[in-house]
Amino acid sequence: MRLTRYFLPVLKETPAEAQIVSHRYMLRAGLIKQAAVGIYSWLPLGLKVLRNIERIVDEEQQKAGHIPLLMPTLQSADLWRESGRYEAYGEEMLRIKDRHGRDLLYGPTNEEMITDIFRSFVSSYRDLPKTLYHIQWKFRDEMRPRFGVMRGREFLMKDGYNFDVDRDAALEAYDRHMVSYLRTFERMGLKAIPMRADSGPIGGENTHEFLVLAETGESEVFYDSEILDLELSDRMVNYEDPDQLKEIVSEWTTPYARTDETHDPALFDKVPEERRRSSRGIEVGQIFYFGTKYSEALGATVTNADGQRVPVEMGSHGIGVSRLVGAIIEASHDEKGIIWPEGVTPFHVGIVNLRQGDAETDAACAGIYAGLRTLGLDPLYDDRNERAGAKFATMDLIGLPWRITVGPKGLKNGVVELVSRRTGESEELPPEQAVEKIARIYAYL
Ligand code: 5CA
Repeated sequence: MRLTRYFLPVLKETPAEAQIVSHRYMLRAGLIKQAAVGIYSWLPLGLKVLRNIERIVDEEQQKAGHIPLLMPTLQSADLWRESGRYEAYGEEMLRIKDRHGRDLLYGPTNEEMITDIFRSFVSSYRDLPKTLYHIQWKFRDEMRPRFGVMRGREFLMKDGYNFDVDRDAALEAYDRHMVSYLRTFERMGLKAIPMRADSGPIGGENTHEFLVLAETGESEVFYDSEILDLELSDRMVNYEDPDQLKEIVSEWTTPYARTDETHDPALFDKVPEERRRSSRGIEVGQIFYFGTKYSEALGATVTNADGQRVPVEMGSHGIGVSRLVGAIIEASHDEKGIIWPEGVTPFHVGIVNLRQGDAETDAACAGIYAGLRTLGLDPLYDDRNERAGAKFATMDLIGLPWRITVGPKGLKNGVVELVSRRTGESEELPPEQAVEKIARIYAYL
């Protein structure tokens, strides 16, 4: 993409309404525009990041053997009356009437609808286990929408639902989700810690929230610093192996890590003092095991191996896809702007032409641009007639992890400059080598 042809409405001023850094940078870098309170349009650059996050979530779910489908945003109130949640959900639910006076609602989550789909088609344990998920917009009429996409009213969520014949199988699905979430967040360059939490309106006995540590997070968290050292990295995960999943889950759930809702000071005191940490965190995902809560209410039963009809065992598992855009910025920025992790960056690399209109620099930039595209990379070429300082400021603000700077001086020596946004380190190298290096960096992502 050439910047002169793109749609990147960068703001010079810091918007007064934005209280936290991610919200400020999302507005300033032209990622989103508020459409109504807690409701946002995703501008081109923001949409690219959102789609990248969505793709990672999708890929990791499919690796875990989970099956994508798509349910609508609008749901019939009748299903929710069956589960008893139509009234119970309260003011957070946006209720709508159609022209015939029928009650609809904009889905805040999908336990009822997925259970209805399940009961319509599945009746034998032989068809289990199954985990179905979708990535779809939700609406919750939050009391205090704030911090931009972090606590929106309309937001994009991945929500998945497991169906199993018994408790043990459902707990295995719980473990599988925990591991797939660890991988998902790691691929986005995030450290998200699973913490024992409270189940709220979803219900259930077993639930973990995944928290990204950040001062601006809405949750208060308490943890053993040892948990920060854990990493899956390139460990091979076999989702068919329940023992391996259990081992990984136990590794991550043994060190103390709880939100304020479940915090137990007596237990926390047993952690060596120098490892006790308390801070704030952003909840980017949550997994629940709730057994037969919805299957009993909605009559979703299967015959088990003994020929008896039993309510199917379930859990639900969510990732805040749109919230993640804000969470990643909270975790990765500096005073100049965003610093995207390579896994989610909207463009792989920025090309800055220091002397637009100069035949030689223009040609060199065009060559680098074409070279990157040939290798399947997606560069953003700043081809505006602007001062170098203004171009650097834009690149720093929008946070592309790599920048190639092309100027007449360097070209005389046959080199361009390759700069890391994160470390600020730069090196001079011939244009072809800069292209190759970028290709290598992204080869395994
Ligand atoms: N049905 C379950 C799991 S599928 C569920 O709804 N879980 S949830 O309520 O915890 O939501 C899942 C994730 O969506 C949360 O972890 C959070 O990251 C995100 N989320 C929830 N509310 C909002 C909101 N108002 N704005 C942005 N993201 C939100």
